[in-house]
Amino acid sequence: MILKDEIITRAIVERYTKKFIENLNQDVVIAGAGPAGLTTAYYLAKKGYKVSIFERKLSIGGGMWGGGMMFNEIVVGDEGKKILDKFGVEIEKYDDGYYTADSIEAISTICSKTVKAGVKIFNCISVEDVMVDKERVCGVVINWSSVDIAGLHVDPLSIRSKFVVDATGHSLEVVKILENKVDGKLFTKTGKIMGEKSMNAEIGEKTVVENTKEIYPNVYVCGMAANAAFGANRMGPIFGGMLLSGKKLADILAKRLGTPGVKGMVQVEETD
Ligand code: 48F
Repeated sequence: MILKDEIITRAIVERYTKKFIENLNQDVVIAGAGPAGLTTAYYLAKKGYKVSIFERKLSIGGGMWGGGMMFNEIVVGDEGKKILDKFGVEIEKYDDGYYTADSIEAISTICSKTVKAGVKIFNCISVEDVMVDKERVCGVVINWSSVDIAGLHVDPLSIRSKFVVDATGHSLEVVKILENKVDGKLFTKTGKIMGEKSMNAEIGEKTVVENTKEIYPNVYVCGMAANAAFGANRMGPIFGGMLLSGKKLADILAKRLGTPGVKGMVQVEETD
């Protein structure tokens, strides 16, 4: 058989275009494929919802690859361990309530299981804005990350979704863009971004789950973005909170979306 370059090119362009078109209208779009965004997507897809993630970088996995200061091991507590067990990641007990996992195994397994669950991940694409209709967000505005890096003036494209998740980590990028446009109307105490506080693993791990919630109509934050938004501590290379935040958000959004595939089931969130 003779390999034809033209067929290889056509196969890639056609298949990518098909995948992209099939994902123009989503239940949930997530910005950022770190551990929190991936876990949110995984649990939502397992429940039958249509979810995609846009990730700025070539590689997905965010800050988990590097463990702590590039010592590529991560730590989780008892509750985080249950989620790593669910993903099938090898875990070793270090002390009571402390478990370690190889960060490469952990994040590559989470990525693989998330994709296998049906989540479409589009890498090399950044979320640069949101779509708004009657003071509710209804999708994201995206562009190739390379456009931004090269400083090119190229207009973006848009993706509709019932809910948008900012899982961009410390930089809280989607909410930062939103903050500039909604004039003090975020669901924080001040109506504005509260900002991340210094490192405290004990507090940070708890608050990251508490702060996983809606920050503007139809926009949610999870993972480190949640603490950056609502003014809580960072926690360093302990990752249980990221996983628990993702799982909590999947439960919240599933409640609001109702039965997968049924139109018009978006519920009003109950306040806690
Ligand atoms: O930073 P990241 O891993 O966020 P996370 O899931 O986890 C935080 C931990 O890694 C660590 C920590 C744990 O204790 O504190 O920092 O909350 O993943 C965020 C991902 O979002 C991508 C970014 O490249 C990274 O992979 N990202 C950032 N901005 C954008 C984006 C954007 N505008 N559009 C698309 N992706």
